[in-house]
This record gives sequence, structure tokens and C-alpha cells, in this order.
Amino acid sequence: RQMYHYGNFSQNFLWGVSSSAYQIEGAWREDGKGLSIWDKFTHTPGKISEHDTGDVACNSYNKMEDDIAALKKVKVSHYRFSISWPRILPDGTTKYINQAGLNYYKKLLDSLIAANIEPQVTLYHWDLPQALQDVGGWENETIIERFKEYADVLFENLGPKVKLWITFNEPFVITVLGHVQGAHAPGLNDRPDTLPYIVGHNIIKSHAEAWHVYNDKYRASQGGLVSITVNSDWAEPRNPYKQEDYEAARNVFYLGWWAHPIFNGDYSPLVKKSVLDQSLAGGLTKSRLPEFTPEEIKRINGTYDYFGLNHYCSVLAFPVDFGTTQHFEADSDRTWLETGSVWLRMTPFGLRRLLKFIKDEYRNPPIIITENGVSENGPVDLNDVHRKYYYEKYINQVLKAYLLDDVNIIGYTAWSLLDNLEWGVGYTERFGLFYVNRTDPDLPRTPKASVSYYSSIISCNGFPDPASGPQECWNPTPTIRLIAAHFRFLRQHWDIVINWMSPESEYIIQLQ
Ligand code: GBH
Repeated sequence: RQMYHYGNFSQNFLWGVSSSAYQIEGAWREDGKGLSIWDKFTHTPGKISEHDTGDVACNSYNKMEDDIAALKKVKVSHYRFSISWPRILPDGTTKYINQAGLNYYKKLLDSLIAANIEPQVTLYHWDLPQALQDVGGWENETIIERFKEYADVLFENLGPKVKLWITFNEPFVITVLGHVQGAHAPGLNDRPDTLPYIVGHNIIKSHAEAWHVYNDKYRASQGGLVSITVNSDWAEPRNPYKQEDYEAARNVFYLGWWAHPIFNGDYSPLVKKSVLDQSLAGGLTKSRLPEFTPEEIKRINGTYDYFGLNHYCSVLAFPVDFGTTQHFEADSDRTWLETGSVWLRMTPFGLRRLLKFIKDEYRNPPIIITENGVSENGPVDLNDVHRKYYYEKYINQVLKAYLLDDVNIIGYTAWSLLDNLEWGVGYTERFGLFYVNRTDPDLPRTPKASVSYYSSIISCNGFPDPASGPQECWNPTPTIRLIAAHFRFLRQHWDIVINWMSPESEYIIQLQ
């Protein structure tokens, strides 16, 4: 768990960075773009820290050259970005296709290809056209047809330039943050018992339909790959000597809710049983989880070309008694230690375990990590030692998964290119490799120290063994020393350090 591993990734390994439309584009009403649920949500008082919005964001809509220059500096082989649905279809339907929106993405794709950077395009990173929300959004099953038509427009117009597609970014977050907690657009939290399962059901079907459109109409001529990106923390049993904690860790509705229907067929027996048991305990006569028909199970099963994974941290699992509560939270044992507002803990070992889990559970699919990264808040310090530490340790665990556990990992994508709109917390938490100075109206991008660090991992395609002599691509400074110098940052994350960073933690405690 703590050991450093030396070695290389496969020769064609994809190295990238990721972004999403609403978080960076701005230009919220330019060139005929329609409004999205995030435009409405951020303009609703009280929803976002500091009243931040994505009206301007990083102005990537008008600063394409700057973004391409940043990508070249990192020396990535691919760039993951998302398309704003209402920029292409202002009212969400194909009644009117906004050519200016298509042109923007065509130009972006051409610029990437000219820079020798492979685009990876997400169809839906949460910015649903408001007009579709007005008729029920993901709750209304006509959304499946709307999503299919939207996907068709993108494949037809942009497909000749794209080899890697992602239908949905993080169905879990769409469902749970948007429709259970209400912390994300559309901000619904009034039916935590049933709504997540209805929304989730329609998302899974929408994904499958989009995959079939590509498979039937475009695969032969375009030859790309289409898949879905699910997010998952790694759930570690809180007490490794307790069977109940092991079971709680397995009963986390995160990955399997989506991956099981798509990779294995149908909801998993575990998800079915948990929702059924809790429904019956509450006096209902049947489960709140909708069922797929046998035809639907068949149509959804296998609609993937790779496994897209977003991962940030691990959580500790233990059983909690929810009584007869009819609430999504009560259907799975999803509980973890909290530390104020900090949801993200540095837990590199969990990524290796999660990758092995995916390999075993879903029959060894090719995996692309489509997001992984870390934030800071407060005063700006371009020497982002914590981010270097995070990337070094996490990517090293990915290497172990590849070399020691034989996981079929084909790509890694850092989140994120720029400091951007971090959803509900606005611009207060910064995940970027590049700092964006928001007090300068020009919004200049400045590389943080982690840019050259990540870039050297990319140049080396891994971590060459220093024993094999000096490396042109790699001259690492042991991060432990750097961490000591940046002890102040770690103080904010004190219990994380204690919990997760041993044996380094011993060193830090001594320093204190
Ligand atoms: C990703 O989600 C998103 O795809 C990306 O757009 C985002 O910028 C990035 O992460 C960084 O957050 O506040 O306790 O309710 C990652 C999964 C799930 C992480 C929800 C934050 C909120 C925890 N996210 N979680 S809490």
C-alpha cells in the first residue's frame, strides 16, 4: 500500500486532462445558446457560494487558443471536454439546430487535432436544456428520445473528428445531488424515496439508446468508441476485522447501480434486494426500484466500448440502522467519516483497489480514468505541492494496478485543466493545473507547479527506476520533503493526514 513502484504504462497509453462545458465556457447567452438548468440554478439566490455563476466562467468559448496552448504545455495526448446541449439545441429538441454552436465545437476539434491531441467528448456533463426540465427533465421518460436525437446530431456533425465519446458524466451525481439532495440543478429534494430510481432508470436507458445509434449508424464509418463515465469512491471497511463493515462496504450504491445493467445486465441482485427490503420495511407492497423488461435488459447489456471511471477518494464504511426510513440514503449503507466541508481525502491506495474491483466485477474491461484530481481553497499559491503529491501517489497506484494486478487500464485523465466553476461552491475550490486569475478581466491562465510535474510523468509514461541511471524525462524531488515545507496546507486536513498518510504522517507529527 505504501510502497513506490517503478515502471511504465503501455505504449499507447492515453494521458489527458478534463473539463466540462458549464464549468469553463461562459458565453451563456452568446450566438443563440439556449438556457440550461445550471444557468437557472446559479441565478437562483442562495444556491451557489459567493453568488458565483457560469455566465463568464473561464470564457473558454472565446479563449480557445489559450486553452490549446495550456494543453500543449502539459503535453497531453487527449483532452476531455463536454458539449453544452442547449448551445446546439437551444430548446433541447431538434426542431432548431444552432449552427453557431456546432461551429464552435468543430473549430475546437480541428484545433485539437492540429495540435495532435485526441478529443474525448462528453455528451452530457449536467447542463440540461431548461426547456426540457420544464417538461419534467430526467423524470419524464420522453427524455430518452430527446437524448437519442441529440446524440444523433452530434455523431453526424462532429463524429468524423471524434474517436472517443462519453454519453453521461457521473449518473450518480446527476441523480443524487440533483434529485435527492437538491445541491445541484435542478435542485429537487422532495421525493428522496422514489425520484432517484426513476431518474436513474431513464438515464440508463438514454445511455443505451445513444450507444445503439452510434453502433447502428456511425460505427462502421467513424470507428470510434462510446461509453459512459461513472464516479466511484472506494469504500473501505472501517474496521478490517468486522464482517459487518465488509458487508457495508459492498452495499454502497455507487458503481454497480449503473455499471451492473450496462456491463453485466439488469440491476444487481444486491441493489434489488436492498431497495425491496427497505420498501417492505416501510409498509410498501413492492420495491421503489423500477424493473427493466427482459427486452430492455438485453438492449442495455453490453452498451459499452470501455469503462469510464471518475475517482477522487475513499470512504470508510460501516453499518447504520435507518429503521424504516423511505429515503435513498436508507437503501444503502453509505456512510463515511466527515471532516467539515472537506469531502476529498487523499487515499491513493483506494484507487488500486477500485480498479481491481472493476476488473473482477465487470470481466476485465478496458478502463479509462476520465477524472482524478485534487483541490485547494484560500490564498493562491502556485507551488501546489499537495497536487504534485496527489498525482504522484495516485498515478503510482494506477501503475501498480496495471503491472501487478493486470488491470486493463488504457488511459488516465487529470481533473482539471483550469480552475473553474466548482458547481455549488462556485470558484472557492480550485482543481486546476492552471490558475485562472479572476480579478483580471482577461482571465489569464497561469501554470501551477504541478503542470511540469504531471508533464514529466507523461513524458516518462510512468515512473522510471532511478537505479537505472539518470532519466531525461524525470527528476523527482521526494514529495515528503516538499510536504514538510507546506505543512500549513496539511494542517487544514489534519485528521486526513493522521488517517491516511502513514508512514509519512509520523514524519509530520514529529515536525509538529
Ligand atoms: C466531479 O465529480 C465532476 O465530474 C466535476 O465536474 C467536478 O468539478 C469534480 O468532480 C470535482 O468535484 O459536498 O459532501 O455532498 C466528482 C464526484 C460527487 C465529488 C459529489 C463531490 C460532493 C460531496 N463528486 N461530491 S458533498
